[in-house]
Amino acid sequence: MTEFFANIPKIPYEGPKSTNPLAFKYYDPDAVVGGKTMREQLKFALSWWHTMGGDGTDMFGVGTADKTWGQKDPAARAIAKVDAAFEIMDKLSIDYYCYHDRDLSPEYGSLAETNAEFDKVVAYCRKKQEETGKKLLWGTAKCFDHPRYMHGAGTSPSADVFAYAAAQIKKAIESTVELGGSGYVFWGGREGYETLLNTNMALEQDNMARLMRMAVDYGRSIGFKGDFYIEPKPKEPTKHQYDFDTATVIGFLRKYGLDKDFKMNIEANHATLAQHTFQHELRVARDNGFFGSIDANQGDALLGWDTDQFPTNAYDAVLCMYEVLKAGGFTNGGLNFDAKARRGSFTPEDIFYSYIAGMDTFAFGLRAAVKLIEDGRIDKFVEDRYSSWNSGIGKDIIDGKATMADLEKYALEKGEVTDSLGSGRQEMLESILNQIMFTL
Ligand code: XLS
Ligand code: NI
Ligand code: NI
Repeated sequence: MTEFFANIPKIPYEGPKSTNPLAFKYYDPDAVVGGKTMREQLKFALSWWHTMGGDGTDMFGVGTADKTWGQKDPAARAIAKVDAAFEIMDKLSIDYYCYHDRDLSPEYGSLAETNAEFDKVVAYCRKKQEETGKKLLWGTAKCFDHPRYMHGAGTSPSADVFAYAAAQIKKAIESTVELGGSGYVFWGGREGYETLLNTNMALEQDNMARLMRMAVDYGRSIGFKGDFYIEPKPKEPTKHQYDFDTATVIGFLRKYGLDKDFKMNIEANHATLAQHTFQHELRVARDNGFFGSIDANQGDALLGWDTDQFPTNAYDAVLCMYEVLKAGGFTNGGLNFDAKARRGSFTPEDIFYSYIAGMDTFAFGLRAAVKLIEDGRIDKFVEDRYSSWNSGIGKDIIDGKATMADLEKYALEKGEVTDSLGSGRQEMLESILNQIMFTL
């Protein structure tokens, strides 16, 4: 079989002092950190769209990277992509991958033909999985790039488009089950609106929920036991996306009774677009029982769009892994690098440098988060800060024993609050975090 990256060895772990650009400095896959191996804790996944298909095309220019994998014919290219992807995963010690249906195999003439070609690629992926032990983290359907989806898929004003999307999603769920995937993602690329002047928002949201209900019922009927995810994003490509942020999505899922089957797939760059920190989105998901999976990437503070950069911000990675550990770790989910090398980083080696950068950042994040929790100073501070709720009037409020009148009486008797305020100590806490990171 062709080796696509003959000049790239299997990437070894060489430790933080190594200067070898093709070595991990922090990611030691089989080292035990926080009670599990790093590969089990981190569950890294390769994103088929960016890594195997993304050639650097942007709004201002054509592609810069060659992602043809040596094949002109689309069907032959789809198969070559599988071989190349499994080689990348092997060389980087990545155990999982994620795809949109059309990343694996493009659209051909009719839906029937498209499905038949798709099946061949899925069968080939299955064979490769069996040979290598690699796994599918999640699948999804690309219901946003074809012109038929210009007004949305599940939220299109056209019932015919809704039906087409349902057919596409049905097939994508089948492929996920066939490949043993533990997740199925809905990311609402065009499920939103450009202007309310032409939009029946209530019907569109009801219809989106109808599509999700059908997907859950069908998935469960063919044996899918994993999680369905919604991946929140506030905008882009639509001006307003219905899956705006985690809090909005939780409200949607509860309204339509979908909350038992869905969890969140949280993407760092989408959090930024929603004016939240990555940690905020993870915390909202965790606190409400919706923590699921992660699209690991990062945006640029000076650019207002989804730049999908490989994550190298160590602070974000530590605080992300802190939330993951506090949520009990990944079950069906993992860390999918929904990230692409910059347009100027166009050579095959850049794929490896990019993943090494992202994987090492999260490996560092895991190590530091474990230390942060073991250190305990920050958790203890937070616990103490809320100690007024453990006894006295605080406990009475929590136990439902205090009325408004009781509280009025209490406040009148006690007078101005002076003794239980306490400093928030933000700077002290930030320097504890720094100390833990700097001395890892
Ligand atoms: C786009 C999304 C997309 C989803 C999968 O912004 O991140 O790539 O992860 O459809
Ligand atoms: Ni994503
Ligand atoms: Ni994104």
